Amino acid sequence: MKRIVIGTVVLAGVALAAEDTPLRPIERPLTREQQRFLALDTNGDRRLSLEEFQVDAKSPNEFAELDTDGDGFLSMAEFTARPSSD
Ligand SMILES: [Ca+2]
Ligand SMILES: [Ca+2]
Repeated sequence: MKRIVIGTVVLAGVALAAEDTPLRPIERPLTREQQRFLALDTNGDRRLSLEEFQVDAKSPNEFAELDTDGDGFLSMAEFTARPSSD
């Protein structure tokens, strides 16, 4: 009986390990917006200042709209959250 229980536990562990595989983060190619973000981030701090943002001929108003947490910088999430109408 004890052996059966151990066997079940081992099988459960194997099943969990197998299930875990597809859940691992897969490195995906960057989206166009993410590439744009990285290109604009000239000092490489992974956020866009207004100055960096305006290199792409964007207006300060647009910057303010995208800066949803109001910290004066655009994170990649903020930058890529905008409607992709253009
Ligand atoms: Ca930057
Ligand atoms: Ca922000």
